[in-house]
Amino acid sequence: MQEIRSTCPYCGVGCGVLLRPTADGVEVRGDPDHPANMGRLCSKGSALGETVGPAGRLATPMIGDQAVAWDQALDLVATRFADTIAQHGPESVALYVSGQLLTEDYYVANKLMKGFIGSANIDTNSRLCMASAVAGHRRAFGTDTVPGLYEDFEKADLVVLVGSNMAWCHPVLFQRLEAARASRGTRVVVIDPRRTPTAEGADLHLPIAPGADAALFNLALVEAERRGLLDRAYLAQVDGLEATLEAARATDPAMTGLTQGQLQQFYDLFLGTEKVITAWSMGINQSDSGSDKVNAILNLHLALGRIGKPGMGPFSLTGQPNAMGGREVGGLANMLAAHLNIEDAGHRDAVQGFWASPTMAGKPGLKAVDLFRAVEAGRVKALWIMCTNPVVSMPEADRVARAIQSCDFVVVSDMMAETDTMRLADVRLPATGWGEKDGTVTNSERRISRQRPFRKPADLARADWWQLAQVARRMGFQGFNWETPAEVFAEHAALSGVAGALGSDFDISDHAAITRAEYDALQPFLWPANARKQGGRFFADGRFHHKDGRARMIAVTPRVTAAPMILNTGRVRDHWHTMSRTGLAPRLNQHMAEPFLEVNPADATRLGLQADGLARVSGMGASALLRVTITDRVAPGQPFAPIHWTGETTSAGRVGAVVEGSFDPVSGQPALKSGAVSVEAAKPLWFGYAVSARGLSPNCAYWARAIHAKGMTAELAGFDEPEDWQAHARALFSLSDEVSVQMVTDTARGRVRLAFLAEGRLVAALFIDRSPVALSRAHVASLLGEETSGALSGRPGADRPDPGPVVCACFSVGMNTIVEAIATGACLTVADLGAALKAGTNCGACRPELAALITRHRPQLQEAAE
Ligand SMILES: Nc1nc2c(c(=O)[nH]1)N[C@H]1C(S)=C(S)[C@@H](COP(=O)(O)OP(=O)(O)OC[C@H]3O[C@@H](n4cnc5c(=O)[nH]c(N)nc54)[C@H](O)[C@@H]3O)O[C@H]1N2
Ligand SMILES: Nc1nc2c(c(=O)[nH]1)N[C@H]1C(S)=C(S)[C@@H](COP(=O)(O)OP(=O)(O)OC[C@H]3O[C@@H](n4cnc5c(=O)[nH]c(N)nc54)[C@H](O)[C@@H]3O)O[C@H]1N2
Ligand code: SF4
Ligand SMILES: [Mo]
Repeated sequence: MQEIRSTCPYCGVGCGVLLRPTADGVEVRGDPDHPANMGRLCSKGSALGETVGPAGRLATPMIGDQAVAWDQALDLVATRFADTIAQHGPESVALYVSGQLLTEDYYVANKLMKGFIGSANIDTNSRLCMASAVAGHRRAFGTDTVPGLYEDFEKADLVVLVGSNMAWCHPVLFQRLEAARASRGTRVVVIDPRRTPTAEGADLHLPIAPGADAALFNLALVEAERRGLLDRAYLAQVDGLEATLEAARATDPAMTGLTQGQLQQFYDLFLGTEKVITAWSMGINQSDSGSDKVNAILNLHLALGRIGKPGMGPFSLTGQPNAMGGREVGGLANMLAAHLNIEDAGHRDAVQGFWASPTMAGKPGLKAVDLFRAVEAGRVKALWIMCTNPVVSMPEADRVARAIQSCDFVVVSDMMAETDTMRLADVRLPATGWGEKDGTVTNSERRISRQRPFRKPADLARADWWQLAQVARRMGFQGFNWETPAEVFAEHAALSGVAGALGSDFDISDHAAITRAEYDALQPFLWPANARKQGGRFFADGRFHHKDGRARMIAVTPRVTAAPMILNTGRVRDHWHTMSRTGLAPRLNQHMAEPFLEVNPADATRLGLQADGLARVSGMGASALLRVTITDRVAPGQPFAPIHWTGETTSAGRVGAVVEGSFDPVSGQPALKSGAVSVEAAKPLWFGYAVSARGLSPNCAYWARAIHAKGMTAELAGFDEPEDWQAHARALFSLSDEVSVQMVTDTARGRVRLAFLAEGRLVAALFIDRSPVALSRAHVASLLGEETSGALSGRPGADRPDPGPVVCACFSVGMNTIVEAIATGACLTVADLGAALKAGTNCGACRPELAALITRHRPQLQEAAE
C-alpha cells in the first residue's frame, strides 16, 4: 500500500510525515521529500503511532451526561447562540479557538464570528503564544510577515536564539542547525535566564535577567552606531532611527544582569558577523513587554540592513503547527482575514463584500485574558471553546475555570472525552483528530502543507470546520455550504487575492480555483503564491507594507521583571502541552513522568527544600505541589516549572493556576514566564511509588500518574498516614481481597512495600517511605505482568543491569547505561554513544543531554596527565 503524505500535528517546524496504516494504527516515518525536515522527525513525531488509539476519545456529542445525535447537539448550540445574540447583542457570545486547528477550520470560525455574528470576540490560544510577534511585525513592517526561511539557519554564520529552547521545542530545525554547525562552523548564542539543553551546547550562553532582552538589543544598536556599522542606504526606507537610538542610549547595561565581558563578546559576535539570524520564541513573546522585545530585535536587524537576505534576518519560531495559518485567516480578535487590518474601514468593506455578509465586526474583540474576564463578569454568556484547554493553559487558570463554570452556556469541541476544560462544558462535541483530519497548516517559514487522513473518523467525530458550518447554517447564515475542506481552502485563497490587491503580503490567489483533486495532490509550498510573487524572502528590497511602503523602528524603553521569586514556565522535550496526546505514548512518558520545580541550590537551602522532596508554589490564591529538582541551571529567585501537567495527570500540578494574568499592553499576550510566586517546602509524612498493570485511582494529597507500556505508574505523597496500608493499596489499585499480596514493613524507617500477584504475575506494587522513594523505577515497572517474586526489592538482581531513567526515548536507552559507557572510557563523544548504544541516532533530540552527560562523567584523563 502507498504511504500517505501528511504533516506532524505538533510544533511549528511542520515536518512532513509518511503514514502507513496498520491493522490497529499507523506506522510513521519522516518524509524525505518534505522541505522542512527532509526525512527527520523528533521523539514526539516518531511516537505519533502510539497516540492514535481509541483510548480516551469522545465518541459522540454529549449534552450534559447524555449522549445525543449530532442534529440535537447542533440545534441546541445554534439556538442558544442565536437566542443570546437576540437578547444581549453580538458581543455577548464568543469563540476561543486554537493554533492547532487547520486553516480551513480557522477560516470558518473567523468568518462566522466576524462576518455573520458581527463581533470580533474570537480569540485563540495564539494570544498566549504568538501575539507579541504579530504585534512587533505589524508595527515594524505593516503586516505580520516572517521575512526569512529555514534554509537561512543553514546559511548563517551566527544564529542567536533568544528565549528559545530550540533543542527541545523545535528539535528538527535544531538538528538542521547542528548539521550546519558541524559542516561550516556556524556559531550559536543562546540568550536565556536558564541554562537549557540548547544553551549547554552553545558557543555563548547569556543568562540574561528575566525580561531584560530589549535592553540587550538596545545596547547592541547603540554599539552598532558607535562602530559606524549602521546601513545608511537601507535605512533610507526606514522611519524612527533617531528616536529609537535616543531611547536605546538611555539603557543601563546593568539591567541585563550580564557582565561587561559578556556584553562585549555578544557585540563582537553579532556586529562582526554579517550573516546573523536572530530566532526567538516564548522567552520573548510571553512577557509584559513582549512586543517591545520583538521590536528591539527587529530594530537591530533593520538598522544593519540584515533582513530578508540569505542567511540573515529576524525569525519568529512559531509554536503550534498552525499558528501561522491562524494568523493568515485573521483568527485573532484584533486581526482581519488575509492579514488585513480590522481597524481599516476599507479592509472591512472588502472582506464583507467578498463574504456577502450581513454585518461586520467594526472593532477588535476581546483578547484572551479580557475575554475570560468578560465571561467571569457575565458579559459573555455563550462561549464555544475549540481545540484548546484553557483551564490548564491560561494564566490564573483557577479563575478561568470558575469563569467557565459560571457561564450560562459553554460548548467545547475536543477529541478527548475528559480534559480539565471538557469537564466544565454544557455541550461536548467530538472532533476528528490528527490522522482523521483533512486540511492545511502553515509552518514557521510560511510553508503551507497538507494534513491528510489515513483513516475514517473515530466513532461520530466530525471536523471542526463542519461543526462550525453546521451551526452557522442553523443560525440562518448563507455562505457556509461547503462540502469539502478543498472548497473552504479555495475560498480562503480567493479572499487572499482581494487582500493582496489592497497591499497585504498574504496572497495565495494562485490557488483560488483549486479543485478537489489538485487539493488532494497539493505539494508543500511557500506563500506568497500569486502572479506577482512566489515564496522567497521579504524586505531585502526595503519595501514594506505600511501605506507609505516604509518600515518603522520603534523606540523601546526596556523593562525587567522584578520580584523576589519569579516563576519561569515552559516545556519539556517529550510532552506536548496538556498531554492529551503525548501522555498516551508510553515512550514519551519515560523521559519525564512527573511535574517538577527546578530551584537553585541557594534557594533550596534558604527555603529548606529537600532534593526530590515536594515544594508548594503559591500565587494568585492557588498553589501547585511539585517535585523539587535542585540545580544551578536556574538562577536564585528564578525557579522553573513545566506546563504540561493537568488535573487529569496530577493532584495539583497545574502551574497555570499560580501564574498571574498580567499582559503586554500592545499585544495582550500574558507574561507567562514571570509570575511572582512564593515557594515553601511541603513536608509530607510519606512518599510513595506505585505501578499497576491496570488503572490507578490515587486518593492522597500529591499524585502524578503516567501511562506505561505495561500499565500505569504513579508518584504519591500524603500528609496523613493511612491506618491500613494494604487497604489503601487495594483501593488505589481497585483490587479485591482475592488478589494475593506480599508485604514487608520496616516500621522504624516508615517503609512499607506491597506487591499484588495474580497467578504468580505482578499486577500492582506500592512502595512507601518516609523520604522520597529511592528505587529503580524502570525496573519495577518492567516487572508488571511478569512472573516474579522479587518485586519488593525494588532493584534488579545482579544478573539484570538497571538501565536507569530513559534519556533516548527512541531507543529507550537509560541514563545508567549511558553513564557506564562514558565512565569506562568506551564512549567519549555523542557519535561514540550512537555507535555503541544507538542513543541519539534517530531523532537526535537527546543529543544535548548526551553531550552534557559526557562532560560530567568522562574519565578525567587530562587532569591526571597534568
Ligand atoms: N517538546 C515540546 N515542543 C514544543 C511544544 C511543547 O509543548 N513541547 N510546544 C510548542 C509551542 S506551542 C511553543 S509556543 C513552542 C515554545 O518553544 P520555546 O519558546 O522554545 O519553549 P519554552 O520552554 O516555552 O520557553 C523558552 C525559554 O524561554 C526562557 N525564558 C523565560 N524568560 C525569559 C526571558 O525573560 N528572556 C529570555 N531570553 N528567555 C526567557 C525559558 O527559560 C525557556 O527556556 O514550543 C513548541 N514546541
Ligand atoms: N504558564 C504557561 N502557560 C502557557 C504557556 C507557557 O509557556 N507557560 N504556553 C502557552 C502556549 S505558547 C500555548 S500554545 C498554550 C497551549 O495550550 P492548549 O492549547 O490549551 O494546550 P493543548 O494541550 O495543545 O490543547 C489542545 C486541545 O485540543 C485537543 N485537540 C487536538 N486536536 C484537536 C482537533 O483537531 N480538534 C479539536 N477540537 N480538538 C483537538 C486536544 O485533545 C487538547 O485538549 O499554552 C499556553 N500556556
Ligand atoms: S520537530 Fe518534532 S514535533 Fe516538531 S513538527 Fe517535527 S516531528 Fe513534529
Ligand atoms: Mo504556543
